Amino acid sequence: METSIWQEYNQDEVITIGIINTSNQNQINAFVQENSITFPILFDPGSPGGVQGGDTYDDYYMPNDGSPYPRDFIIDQEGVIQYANNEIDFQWMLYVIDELISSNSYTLGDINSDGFIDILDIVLLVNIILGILDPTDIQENASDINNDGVINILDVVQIVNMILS
Ligand SMILES: [Ca+2]
Ligand SMILES: [Ca+2]
Repeated sequence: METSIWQEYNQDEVITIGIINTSNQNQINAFVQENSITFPILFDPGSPGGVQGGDTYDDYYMPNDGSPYPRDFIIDQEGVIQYANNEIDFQWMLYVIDELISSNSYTLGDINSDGFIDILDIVLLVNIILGILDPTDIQENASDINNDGVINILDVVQIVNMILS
């Protein structure tokens, strides 16, 4: 988790958080030191103190036959859980993360993400400006073509210029 995900992906806006269900700070420190962990470790409230239970643990309980730990979750840019596993499977986790990162990429002007900048993108852009369309993050990013932080008529002018040039 530390090297494969946290150190590898923190440049790409992937945040790694550990949730540990003990209130014993010495135990947390020992765990952090033993595993050379640099990502944040949060305490799960509601844990009775030993290494068991906790509010978050209970909320996201997954029945299984083996060890109750760890629980690995990957949450996407919209806050939706895309991965949940009670076995460590880095290969699978990395696959999911790569998919999520690439789906978040956009090209300025290609608002419908079809690989072309054309009249369809202008239609979407106008609908966004008129408030008819509530844009996704990707659409929003692709729409601010002159990169001034607002989506307005100037971006329409710019996209028309892109198409004509
Ligand atoms: Ca397009
Ligand atoms: Ca703009």
